[in-house]
Amino acid sequence: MSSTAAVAVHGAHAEPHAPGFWRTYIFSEDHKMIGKQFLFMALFMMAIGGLMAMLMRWELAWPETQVPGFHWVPEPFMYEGAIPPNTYNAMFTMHATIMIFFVVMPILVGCFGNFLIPLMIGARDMAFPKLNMLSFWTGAVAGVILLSSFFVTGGPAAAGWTSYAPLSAVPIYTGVDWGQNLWCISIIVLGASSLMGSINYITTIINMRTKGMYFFRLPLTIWSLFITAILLLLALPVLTTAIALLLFDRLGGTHFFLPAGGGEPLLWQHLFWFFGHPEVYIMILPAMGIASDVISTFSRKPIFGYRAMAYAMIAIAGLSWIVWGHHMFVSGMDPVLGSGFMITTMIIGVPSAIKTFNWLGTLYKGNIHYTTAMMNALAFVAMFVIGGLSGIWMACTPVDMYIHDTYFIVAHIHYVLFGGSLFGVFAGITYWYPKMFGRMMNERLGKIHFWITFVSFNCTFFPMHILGMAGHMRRIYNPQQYDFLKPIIPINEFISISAFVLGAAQFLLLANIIWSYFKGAKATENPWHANTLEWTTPSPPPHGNWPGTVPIVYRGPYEYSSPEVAEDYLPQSQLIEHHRDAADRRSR
Ligand code: HEM
Ligand SMILES: [Cu+2]
Repeated sequence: MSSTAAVAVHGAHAEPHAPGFWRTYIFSEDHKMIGKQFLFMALFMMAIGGLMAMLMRWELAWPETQVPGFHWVPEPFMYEGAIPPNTYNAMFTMHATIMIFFVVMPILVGCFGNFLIPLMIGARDMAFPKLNMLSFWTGAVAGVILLSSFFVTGGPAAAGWTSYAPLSAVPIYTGVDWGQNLWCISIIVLGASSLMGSINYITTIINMRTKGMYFFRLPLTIWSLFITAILLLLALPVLTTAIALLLFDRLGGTHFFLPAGGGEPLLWQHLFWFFGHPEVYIMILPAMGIASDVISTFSRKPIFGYRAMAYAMIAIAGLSWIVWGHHMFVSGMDPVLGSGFMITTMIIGVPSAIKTFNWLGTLYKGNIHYTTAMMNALAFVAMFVIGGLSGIWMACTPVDMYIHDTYFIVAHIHYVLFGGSLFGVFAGITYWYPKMFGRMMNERLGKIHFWITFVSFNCTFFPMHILGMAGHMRRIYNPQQYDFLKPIIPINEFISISAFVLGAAQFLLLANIIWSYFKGAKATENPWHANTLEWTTPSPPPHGNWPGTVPIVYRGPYEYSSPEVAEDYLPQSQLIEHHRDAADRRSR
C-alpha cells in the first residue's frame, strides 16, 4: 500500500524465539491478545447478564409463574422454576453489576483500549506490557469471585448494583451474607485491575506516540480512551474506598454507614455517586470516540469540528465531577443544593449536544456507505440522543421527584447503556474485526443482526418510559400486586416478548463472530480505505505491530475526500512529495 511504501522498510522486527502456547494465548503481554482476552471475557459475561435479564422479563410479564426450562434450579433460588422475591433482587443486582463492570467496561476500555491504543498512535506495544497482563488477570479473578457468589448460601448480592447502605451493610436486611461480601471483594479487586489499566493507557498515550502524532492529530477514539483512563484513575479509587468501608461495616463492626452507631447512610450515596456519574461517562466516552471514527470513515468526510469534539469530551469529563447530586434529589437534600446540581447537569448537556451536532455535520452531504459498522454507529447517535434527552428531564428536580425510582429511569439507563454503549461496541467490533482476526465479518448477517436488534431494542425499552410515567416502580418483582399497575400488564407483556427477541438476536452476533473467524473473506491491510495508522499494517498485525519501522504521521486522522490526492482518503502516514520540504523543516 502507498502508506507503508512511504515509510522506509528496514529489517523485520527480530523475534529471538517464538513464545509458546501459554505465553501467546494465556499469559500474553501483547496488547492485541490482551484486548481479545477482554473481548471474550466480556462476551461470556454478557451471556450471563443477558440470561438474568430474560428471567427478570419473564417474571415482570408473568409474575410467580414457572419459567419454562428452569425446573432444575434448586431451592431456594427458584421453586420449580418460579422466581421468589429474593431471587429477583439478586437478579437485578447481578444483571446490572455484570453488564456495567464485566461487559461494557471490559469491552470498551479493556478490549478496544488495549487493541487500539498502540496501533493507532504508532507504538509497538503498551508502556508496561507485564502490568497490562496483570490487569487482565486481576480483572478475570474479580469475575470469578463475582460468579462464585451464585453458589454460596444465601445467594449473590441483592442490594442493587448501587449497594445502598444500610440495606447492603446489614446481612439480615437482604438475607444475603457472603454473597454481598464477595460482591464487595470482587469490585475492589476489579478496581485494582482498572487502576493498572488506566495508568498504562495514560502513560502510553503521553509517551509513546510516533513521530508527528501530535495530540491534535490523535484519532478521536484515542482521545476518548485517554480521557476515559483519567476518569477511571480518579473515580475508581473512590468506589474502592467506599466499598472497603462497607466491608468493614459488614465484617469489622464499624458503623461508617450505620446510624445506630452514629454512622451516616447518606455518606454512602455521596461516595457512590461521586464515583457513579464519572462512571457513566467511562461507559459512553469510548463509544463516542468509536462512533466518530466510524462515521467519518463511512461518510468519506473529515469529522466536523475535530477540536470541538476533543474539547467537548474534556468538558464532559470535567463537569462529570460536579453533577453527582442529581441521583440524590429525593434524599432530603436542601432544594438550593438540588438546584445547583440541576444546573450543572443541564450544562453537561451542552458538550454532549455539540458532539451530536458534529456527527450530524459530518454526515451532511457525505458520501455515506451503509456498512454494518456505519448502521450501528448511526444507531448509537440516535439512541444516545433519546437517552440524553430523557436525562435532561430527569435533571429537573421537580420532574425527578415524580419519576425517581420508576421505569422511566430503567428506560433511560438502557437507552444510554444498550442504545449508546452497546451499539458503539457493535460498530467497533464490526469495524475492527478485520484488523483483530484477519477476516471480514459477514455483512448480510451483520445487517440482519443490526435490524432485529435495533427494532426489538426500541420495542423493549421505549414503552418503559410509559410505564414509568404510569408510576411503575423500578426493582419490584411483581407489579401485578398493585391495582394501579393492572392496566399496564399488556405493556409489560409486549416488552418481555420484545426482550426475548432482542436476547435471541444476540446469537446472530455470536454466530457471525465465530463463523467469520473460520470462513470470513481474508481481510486486506486497509479494507475500509481508512486513514488511521492501524490500517497501515497487515491484518492481523504481527507481534511488534509493524513488520518494518513504525509509520511517521504527517497529518490529522480524517483527511477523507482531500483535494490533494486522487483517492478519497489520505492516510496519516502518507507523505506527499511537495509536502516533504515543509515536513522536513518542521521536524528540524
Ligand atoms: C436484552 C437486553 C436487556 C434487558 C431485557 C434488560 C432488562 C432489565 C431489567 C428487567 C432490569 C430490572 C428493572 C427493575 O427490576 O428495576 C434491568 C436493570 C438494569 N439493566 Fe438491563 N437489560 C438489558 C440489557 C442491559 C445492558 C446491555 C445493560 C448495560 C450495559 C443493562 C444495564 C442495566 C442497569 C444498570 C440496570 C439497573 C438495575 C437497578 O435498578 O439497579 N441492561 N435491565
Ligand atoms: Cu449521574
